[in-house]
Parts: sequence; C-alpha cells; structure tokens
Amino acid sequence: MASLRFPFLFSQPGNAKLSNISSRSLSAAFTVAAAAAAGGAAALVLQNPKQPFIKNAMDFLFSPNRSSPLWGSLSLADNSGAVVESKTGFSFPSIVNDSRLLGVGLRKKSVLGLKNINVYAFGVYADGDGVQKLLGEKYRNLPASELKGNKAFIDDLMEADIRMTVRLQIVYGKLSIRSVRSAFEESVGNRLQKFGGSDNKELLQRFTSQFKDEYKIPRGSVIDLSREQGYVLRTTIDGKEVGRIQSKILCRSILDLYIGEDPFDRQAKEDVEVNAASLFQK
Ligand code: DAO
Ligand code: DAO
Repeated sequence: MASLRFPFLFSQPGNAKLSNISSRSLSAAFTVAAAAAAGGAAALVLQNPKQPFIKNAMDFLFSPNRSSPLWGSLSLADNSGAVVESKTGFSFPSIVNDSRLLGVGLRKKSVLGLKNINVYAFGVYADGDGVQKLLGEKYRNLPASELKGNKAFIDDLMEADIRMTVRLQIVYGKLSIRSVRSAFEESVGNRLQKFGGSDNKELLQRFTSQFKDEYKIPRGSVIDLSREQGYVLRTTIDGKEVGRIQSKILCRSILDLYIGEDPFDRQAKEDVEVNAASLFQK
C-alpha cells in the first residue's frame, strides 16, 4: 500500500465558521476527525496542543474534496483540496498564481541557541505546464524513482524559466521588519554568495529596501514570493504587490532556501521532488 506520509487533513472551506455551525454538525465533525485519527490521518494533529482541533475537523468535514490528493508517494491526481501544514495548522490552497502546490513545510529559527521558534509555514508551487514544457523532454521518461533525489532535476527546476511561487504564512506573531531583514541577509545573502553574482550586496539591498519599516506582518500574514516569467521576483504581502526585481540569481537563491541542498524543511523538499515528478504523468 502506498504510504500517506503527510498527516494532512485536506482543504480549507473558507466560509465554514465555527459560529454558524450547529452543535449537531460539530459533533459530526468530531466523529469524522476521530475516524480520521483512527485511520492515522489525524494522529499528529491530535497530539499537538497548539493545533486547532475543531477547525481541522471542520476543514475536514467541509472539504470539497475529502478523497484528497495523496502526497508523498502518490501523484496529485485531483487538486481541489487545500493542504494543512501539520505543525502549525496553516492551510495552503492547492493552486496559487496558476501554479500547483507541491509541498508544504515549516521555517524555524533558533534564538540564541536556546529555543526554536516557528517563524512561518510555507508552500512551494510550480506551474505544471511550464514544468512539462521546459523539463518534459529531459525527464518525462525517467521513472519516478529516478527523479526522487535527482539533483539535476531539482537544479533544473530552480534554474529554468518556470513560474514558481513560495507562499509564506507567518506563524510567529512578533516579527519585526528589522529581524526579517537581518534573517534575510543571512539566509539569502549566503546563497547569493554561493551562486556568485558580483552585485550581491546591491541586490540584497534592493530586495530588503522593498520592506518599509512601517509594514506590519502579524501572525497569519501571507507573503508570496513569485518567480515570474523572465526571472522577475515579485513579492506580495496579503495580496498587495510590494515590489518586483528582475534577477535570475535572486530567484535561484530564494528557491534554494526551500528546495536547495540545505533546505529549511527536508520533508517539504522531498515532497516537492515527488510531486514535481508526478507532473509528467499525464
Ligand atoms: O524576535 O528575537 C526574535 C526572533 C526573530 C526571528 C526572526 C526570524 C525571521 C525569519 C524571516 C522571516 C521572513 C518572513
Ligand atoms: O526565511 O530566512 C528566510 C528568508 C525568507 C524570505 C523572506 C522574504 C519576505 C520578506 C517579507 C517582508 C515583509 C515586510
């Protein structure tokens, strides 16, 4: 049997608010969630005290697609359901900017070596048509097993002019723009150096100067980092565009944080590999 590595409950109905749900449907939701737990699907969710259990039950109950895309070892056959990042409960729609969700994960940061904070949950998306068009010829005929962990494939995904989006949902409620800037200088700065442009400092500066001190990014804020056609990095915060920068190396450096050699969340990268490979199975 194919294993379901993700303990996900699928789909965010958007309009199912707890307040307009009768106690009867509430208990139905518990029943469904309990049944899911019995099947192993919600086990992690239930163990995590921070997890909004009822919300997940609701998400599950009202999912337009409870049969759900299966992740990890199976292909994304059907895409109407969103995916919940299991440690934070944040939900990611299956499509953003016409791109498909390939994996979700968590960015943590250790503070003074003392504790780890969950900074944001993220989802990685790619334009399926672009993947087929630009990488199909080279990879279409390889078995999925050879695509998984295939460095050339992931490198090509990061290098090619394929539209991709990384969506961040802020978990840590006390992020200041200053700490975002300095974290960014460290993580992206490292990559820029590694991929070696001569204008790294200037690039970094151009990117971080998009973020004005007065911006607020409270918990739940949604930041999209999108590589658009022609290697334009477009940033939006809660749907509002804050800037565009044309730079192949900057796009590459951002993607490298999530699916490069030393990614923030290894499991997320693996899922991206498997699900990106499944885009060839049409
Ligand atoms: O406030 O002391 C603190 C810890 C702040 C950690 C900041 C990590 C920032 C990571 C980048 C977030 C990008 C949206
Ligand atoms: O996690 O280290 C990291 C870097 C992530 C890139 C974050 C860039 C988003 C910046 C948004 C600023 C909002 C004012």
